[in-house]
Formats: sequence, C-alpha cells, structure tokens
Amino acid sequence: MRKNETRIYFLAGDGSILAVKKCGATDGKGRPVTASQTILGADLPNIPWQDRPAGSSRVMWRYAANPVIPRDLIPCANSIFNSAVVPFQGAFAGVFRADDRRRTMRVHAGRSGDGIDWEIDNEPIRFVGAAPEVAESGHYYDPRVTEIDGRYYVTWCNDHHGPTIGVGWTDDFRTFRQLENAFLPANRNGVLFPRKIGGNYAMLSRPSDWGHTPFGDIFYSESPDLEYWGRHRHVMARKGGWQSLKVGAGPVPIETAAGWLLIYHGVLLSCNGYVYSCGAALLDLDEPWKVTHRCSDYLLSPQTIYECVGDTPNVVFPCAALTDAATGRIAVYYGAADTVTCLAFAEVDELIAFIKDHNEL
Ligand code: BMA
Repeated sequence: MRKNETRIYFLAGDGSILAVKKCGATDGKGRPVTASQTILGADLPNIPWQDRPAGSSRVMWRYAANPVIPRDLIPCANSIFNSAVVPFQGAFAGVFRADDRRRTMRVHAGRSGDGIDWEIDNEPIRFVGAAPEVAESGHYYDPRVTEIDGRYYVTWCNDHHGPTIGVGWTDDFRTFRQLENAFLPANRNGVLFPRKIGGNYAMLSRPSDWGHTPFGDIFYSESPDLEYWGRHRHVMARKGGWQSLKVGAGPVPIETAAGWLLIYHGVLLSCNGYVYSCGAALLDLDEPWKVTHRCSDYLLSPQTIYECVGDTPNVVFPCAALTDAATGRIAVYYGAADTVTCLAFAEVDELIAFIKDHNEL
C-alpha cells in the first residue's frame, strides 16, 4: 500500500470481494488516486466531473446542469443529441448529431475546452473520398468516435438503400474522409473497439430493419483493413424488462482489468411506445463476443423532464464515454428524448462491482 492509503472493499452478498477502492494515495504528480488502476487506458485529468450528489446511492448519476448541449445551440438545429466526444489535443472534440429544421439528420464537428461548453459548426461534415455510390447518402446519425493509434474513426448510421454503418476518419476534426460502408443494410449502432483484437479491427453492430426495428441483438465482426468485414459472432441478445425488445452498443468499449466494459442501450416496449435505458456488461478482453457479466438493472432510465419530454419521449441513448485511468472516473455522454445532449458519471470500480453483484447472463 502507498503512504496514507486506505482501502475500501466492495463485497458481494456471499462475502466475496468484488472490487477494491484505494483512497488517500497520490500519484507521481501529487494528484489523489481514488481508484485502483482498473482502466487500461490514458489519464485524463481534465475529464468533466461532478461528485455523486449527497444522499444518492446510484451507481451512475446525472450532471446537475443537464442538458450540456441545448437543442438550438447552432442556428440550423432542430435538436442535437446522440453524439460522440473524445479527448483531443489537451481539450475535447466531437461529432454531433444535429437534425436540421427540415428534419434532415446530419453530423457536425465540434470543439470544447472543458467537455461541457461546446462550439459546434453550423455546417455539417462533408465527408470526402468515398466512392460515388457510397457518398450518396441522405442520412447521417448516431455517430461514435474511436481513437485508434492516433487517428479518429467515425462510425455512424448511414443510408445506402437502407440503414447501414458508415465509416470515416479524421486527424483534425475539420477534414473527414469516408471509407466503404461496413455492412449491408439493415444495420445500426456500429461501434469500433479502440484497438485491434487478434490482429484485426473489431466492431460491434446491431442488424436491424428499415423502420423502428422491434427486435435486435448485438453482434461482433472483424476486419483486417476496415473495409472487408467478417468472422461475425453473436454477442448479446435482448433480455427481460428494460432490455426486452432490443439492445445496441453505446460508447466505445472501455478496456479494463475486468474485461471490456460495454455501456449499451436497451429498449422496452410499453403501451406508450419505446423506452430507451442505459445498461452495462463485461466482455472477455481477447474474445469480446463472450459476455462474462451482464447487469440485470439499468444504470439510467428516462426519469427527468429532459429525458421524458422531447421529440421522442422516454429516451436515454449513450454514445460516448470519457475515462481517466488515474482516478477511475467515467463521464458518459447521452442523447435525451432525441432532443438534447446530457452527461452522467460513474466510477469504474463501483460500476464493475455493481455489474458483478447484479450479474444475470
Ligand atoms: C433509434 C435511433 C436513435 C433514436 C432512438 C429513439 O432507432 O433512431 O437515433 O435515438 O431510435 O428514437
């Protein structure tokens, strides 16, 4: 143990140790180390953060000043939601879904110093370099951004005679190049892993239909070059309750000592329509199509006014997560009610302990 360090043990019902949290220790730069080195990733000392509100016992809690991005932040927008952000050059950059006032779905680049106050381009991203047949798309929505070896890859729900997974990349969040679509239609929620697995790029996706898709499981695919995809594996089926209709990957999976931490959305069909909630699971690090733990309880479900009221009521739709390995902090960006963009927070050791303690495969 380091000097001044206290350890808190999280125990399961049977007394077994689920996680250990270290308090009081400092890292080499004098910053407090409040979590074990569970996240296998970079430190992000400027991660947006707010402590859990006093009196709350939730494993994931909302930013008190939600929404961080209002629906009309840029003049052209009807709504700005389901968006992806990453650390970029000491600050933050992102790709934002903005439906315009004709209700065309487009993606826009944005930049922020603190991850909370954003400047988003009013002009949508114009991807360059795609084959003409691929470039002719009417829809761009639900983007994710994944950094792999210093390059920022964008995946989004594209249109090619039906919904499919568009793939592009940027180095500077100004010029965006487009590659081939990853899959045949119909598919949505394409999310790249942040490193190659078994020597190949790896992606989660959710085969769907042309409409609002009253079904859906998460699948895993590999590619040697981000163009040709294969080795498809089934990962996760819909289950009961909040995830009984369909599931889809959310933010880029977070690599941890306990496996890939996958935050995902699950959908329930109520008599009033679809209800989108946020949940989590752990995937095997080497064979991510193997789910080792899956949390029976949702982490967030639509309960606030900005999640329950908007263009599509009752939607919590996570698309990005920032992480700080030194502290174990996780900041999740999610779309609320298909209208605005919000933030929620969790601590990795508590979250993994919660998933294991509520494990139902
Ligand atoms: C899904 C996608 C998302 C949207 C969600 C809820 O099918 O279209 O963009 O947030 O429905 O309407």
